[in-house]
Amino acid sequence: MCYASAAKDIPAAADRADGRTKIVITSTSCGQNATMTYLAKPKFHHPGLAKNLLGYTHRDYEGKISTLCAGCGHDSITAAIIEACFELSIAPHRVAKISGIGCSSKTPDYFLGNSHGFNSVHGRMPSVLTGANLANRDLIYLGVSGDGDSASIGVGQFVHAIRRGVNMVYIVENNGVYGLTKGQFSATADRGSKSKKGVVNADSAIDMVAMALQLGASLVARSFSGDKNQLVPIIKAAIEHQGAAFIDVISPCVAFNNHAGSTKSYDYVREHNEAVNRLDFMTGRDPILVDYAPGAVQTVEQHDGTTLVLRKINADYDVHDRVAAMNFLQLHAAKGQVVTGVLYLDREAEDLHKHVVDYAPGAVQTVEQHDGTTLVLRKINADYDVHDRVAAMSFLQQHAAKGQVVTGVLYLDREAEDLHRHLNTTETPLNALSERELCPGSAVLDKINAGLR
Ligand SMILES: Cc1ncc(C[n+]2csc(CCOP(=O)(O)OP(=O)(O)O)c2C)c(N)n1
Ligand code: SF4
Ligand SMILES: [Mg+2]
Repeated sequence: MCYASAAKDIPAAADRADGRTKIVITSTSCGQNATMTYLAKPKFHHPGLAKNLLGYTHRDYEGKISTLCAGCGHDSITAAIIEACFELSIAPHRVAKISGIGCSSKTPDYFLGNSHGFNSVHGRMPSVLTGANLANRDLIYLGVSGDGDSASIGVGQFVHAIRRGVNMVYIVENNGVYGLTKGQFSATADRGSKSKKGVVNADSAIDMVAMALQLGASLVARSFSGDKNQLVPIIKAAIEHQGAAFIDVISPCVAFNNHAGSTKSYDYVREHNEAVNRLDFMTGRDPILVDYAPGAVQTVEQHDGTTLVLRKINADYDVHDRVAAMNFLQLHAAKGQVVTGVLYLDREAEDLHKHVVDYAPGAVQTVEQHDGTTLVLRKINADYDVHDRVAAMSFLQQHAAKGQVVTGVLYLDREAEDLHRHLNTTETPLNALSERELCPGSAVLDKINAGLR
């Protein structure tokens, strides 16, 4: 069956006068010619749109108008990628988007319209990305794939790109089905989950996060397309990470896998989401250091260009006078100064813990306060350690057994090395090398060959 045939009734016009619709003749993966369309976004910008450090608006990170089904989780991931790149002020020409085949693999057309892009063959995104990365390490590589693309036909490619530590962000838009070819179970569909027509999946699921951990990915995360607050910082962290960053995003397919009995539906994931951490991501910058005397005022220029006026408290300041401290604060705030130093200290202070019996992580404790009201405390579980790979794997298994979807950054290796380091490749992108450097002659080749014997 030709899955692109649905578009064949669209009139074969060229670009429309308003520039919005383009119609191109293309060949589908099943070998037939079909008519495909895409909608270009109107180019006008609202003057009030927020700008990032490069002066770009969100519009500069968008692509063409999506032709996916309304409500498809993949569109939310597209929006999260746009947001992450906007917030990180990435120059679009520094990004290379590479995908395979599937609804998910179509999405790079819908974001970063000014970036490099390569829509490869089904399941082959990882090797095309690896090759591009080896040729030019100076770009940010964004691999976008589906669960069919990466866990079925491309599973071998996925495995090797991860184990080689290719410096990339590898996103799997995981809906548990082959959306583009009308909803067959994919290899990530959970055993016992049901298809839209009620067929029960009898096969074991591949957990790509567990595989990525086992294969040595140096940043591993899972998220949900419907949780932008979690997904955007994860994508930002993955972009800034040096090494193989893998993100599995549960992304419901509204056309074929969003019914009762599916474990990849919006309702199921919302009900079973077990977030390991809530995060924000901040780009590392050089610390701003000041050294100024008590009583002095110091103006500091911040990374975003704004200034901060600091006023250090006087050497004879009385830290035990609460009223004086409040006056001092108001006085200097009125002058636009931020007062620094210990402003107040009560040596007789009692804290809440004095009234609280010790209680264990994960427990609930009711506390009576000074004014007679009660406060119910819930102590969080012992901190999740994102640097423990083995613990991450067992955590995943434990929660999977309870039917819970664990989300958040599951593993991060701060010492990660990437493929270039392993292969000791040149720092220079190949397109910047001279012909002589690229083809040093047969004597050098003979030497290399001799070294391999
Ligand atoms: C070599 C090859 N085999 C099979 C196909 C048919 N095909 C196209 S997309 C697809 C599966 C896509 O599933 P997934 O990667 O999960 O993407 P989704 O559409 O669900 O986002 C298949 C089997 C193909 N295009 N090429
Ligand atoms: S078929 Fe499914 S995966 Fe494809 S666009 Fe529609 S909802 Fe999304
Ligand atoms: Mg899929």
